[in-house]
Amino acid sequence: MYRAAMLLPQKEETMEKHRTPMTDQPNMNAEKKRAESSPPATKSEDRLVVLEKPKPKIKEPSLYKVFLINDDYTPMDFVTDILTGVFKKSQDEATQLMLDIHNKGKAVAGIFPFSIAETKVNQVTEKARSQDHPLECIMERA
Ligand code: TYC
Repeated sequence: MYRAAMLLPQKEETMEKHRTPMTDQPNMNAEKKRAESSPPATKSEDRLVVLEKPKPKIKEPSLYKVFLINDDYTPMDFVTDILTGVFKKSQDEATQLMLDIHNKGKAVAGIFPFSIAETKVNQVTEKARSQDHPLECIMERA
């Protein structure tokens, strides 16, 4: 949205037209001081509204951590397959991460913008439930 930045006199000559010549005035010095210290009186038609182009406001997308949670029943191989397939980890990374989750209770599988994180959570949950595994996948604001 554009916003009004300031009001300016429209044209010098417009102002001059309405001014009595200085030489005709009885007290030139007093008039000169007044003119210097205060802005010239302007009618609304004599003002120009300058619209400043707004800076484009670029908002970084909020990021979400996607966690896998340990449980006692989901097979280790199923979890490593999830980590390679859904989270694009290498076989070695997937094995290490699965063991971290197994040992510590949970770990971050990836950090993504909201809709990608949401899609990954849904993919993991659907794959796990389709094979009757209780694997939990959750997301939280990074
Ligand atoms: N604890 C599981 C087992 O011993 C393996 C496992 C790892 C399960 C990570 C879930 O997110 C998980 N079979």
